[in-house]
Amino acid sequence: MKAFQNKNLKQTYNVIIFISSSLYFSCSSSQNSGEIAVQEIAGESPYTLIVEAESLHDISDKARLDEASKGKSVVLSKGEWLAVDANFEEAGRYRIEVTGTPVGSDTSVVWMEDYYDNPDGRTYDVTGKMTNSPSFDIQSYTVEGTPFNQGLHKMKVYVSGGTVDIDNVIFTLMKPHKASPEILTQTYEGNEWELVWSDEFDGTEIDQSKWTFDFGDWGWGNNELQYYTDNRSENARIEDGALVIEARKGDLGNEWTSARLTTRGNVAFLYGKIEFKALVPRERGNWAAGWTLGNTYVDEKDWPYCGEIDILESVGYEVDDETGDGIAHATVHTPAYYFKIGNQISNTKDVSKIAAEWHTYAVEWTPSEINILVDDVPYYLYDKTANEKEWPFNIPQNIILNLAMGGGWGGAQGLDPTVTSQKFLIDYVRVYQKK
Ligand SMILES: [Ca+2]
Repeated sequence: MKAFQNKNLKQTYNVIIFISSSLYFSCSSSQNSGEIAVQEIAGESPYTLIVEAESLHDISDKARLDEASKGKSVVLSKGEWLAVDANFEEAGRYRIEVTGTPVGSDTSVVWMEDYYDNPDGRTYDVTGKMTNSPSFDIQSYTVEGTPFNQGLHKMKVYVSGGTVDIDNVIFTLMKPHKASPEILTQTYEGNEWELVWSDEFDGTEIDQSKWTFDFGDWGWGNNELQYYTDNRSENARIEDGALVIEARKGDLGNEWTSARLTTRGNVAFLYGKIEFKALVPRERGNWAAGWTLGNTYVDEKDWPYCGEIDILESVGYEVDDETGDGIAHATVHTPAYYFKIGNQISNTKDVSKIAAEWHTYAVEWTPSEINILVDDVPYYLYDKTANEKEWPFNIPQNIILNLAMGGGWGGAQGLDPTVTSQKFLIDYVRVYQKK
C-alpha cells in the first residue's frame, strides 16, 4: 500500500526563508504547562525558523503559536519552507493545522514533511497537499489522522503553491496510539489448516472487538484523496454477510470519503495463513487493498522496519470495464527491499473477473517464507532471511482492509469523473495455523 510513498521527496530544496522576527517567545496555554517557543537556531541556516511545541495531551488541549508570535508571522512563497520542531509527549493520530493568510490570488498549497533529520535519508509527507478556501481572511490548512510517535520531530512546512503569511502550526492529539494487546502466534508444522480467528461479517454491525478505524485525510503518504471516516456506516458496514467499504464522492465536504479498517489495537498475528474473500471495484481511480503492517508501526519512521505484506492490491484502471478482468498485485516491503530504493519484490497475477466475481487472497507465512496466493494458487514467494533487514517478519502483523481513491498509484491514470461511489466487498477474513 506504500509503493508510491515519498515519490515527491526526491527534489532538493534550497531556499531562503525570510523571518520577520527571530526572537525567542514563550507562553503557556491554559491546559498545558508546556512551553511553546519560536526560535532561531544558530548553527543551522540563519534563515531557518525553528518552531518548538510541547506535545498535546487531548483533543481540547491545543498549543497555539499565534499568541506567542502575534505580529510575527512568516511569509512563504512557492518552494519555500520553515522548520518546525515538535516534541510530542504522546504517540497517536493528530490533527495538523497550519494557519495563515493567503497573499495574492494564486491558489495556495501547503504541505509538511517529517523527520528531515533522519540519518537514513528517508523523510515523510505527513499531510499531503493542503489547499485553502478563498472565502476567509484567516485560513486553516488542516488534515487529520497523521500518526506521530512520541519524541522530537524535526519537520518542515512547505508552501508549494501561491504565497502564504503563516501564523502557526497546531498539533492536536485525536487518538492515542495503541498497539495490539493480543498476539496470536500460529503453528506452522503439519498438514492441515486449523481456523484460529475469523470475521465472517455475518452480524449486523462491524465487530469493534476485532476492528478499529484508521481515520483522516493526511494523504497517507501517497497524496490520496479520501477522508477515511471513523466507524461511519456510509463508508463501512455489513450488508448481506459481507463487509462493504464504500468510497463516496463529494461527501462531507471532502473530495472523497472511504474507510480503512485494521486489527491494530485489538489483535495482531504472527505466522499462519491469513485469507480473505473479496470483490474489488472496477472504476478508474480506486486502489483496493488487503494487507498487513507490523505491530511495531507507530508512525512513518517505523516503516519499512515493521515489515509490510501486501496480500492483494488492485487498482481500478487495470480492470477491464466490460469483463471485470484485472490484476492482483503481491508485494512485501522490508528494510532491505522497499520502493524508495527501487528494489521491492512484487509479482502480479491476471485474475479473471476480479471485479465481477468473488476471489480468495491469502498469505502463508512461516519463519522462513512468505507465499501469496489467489484462489489457492501461489504466485509470489519471498524467502530472503539472511538478516533482520531482509526478514523483519518475526514480529506480529496487523491486518488492514481499505479502499483508497487517487494517489500516486490509484490515481495514476486519473479518476473516472462519472463515478460517485465505489465498493470493495469482503466476505470474510480468516486466520489459520497448521497442525
Ligand atoms: Ca460473510
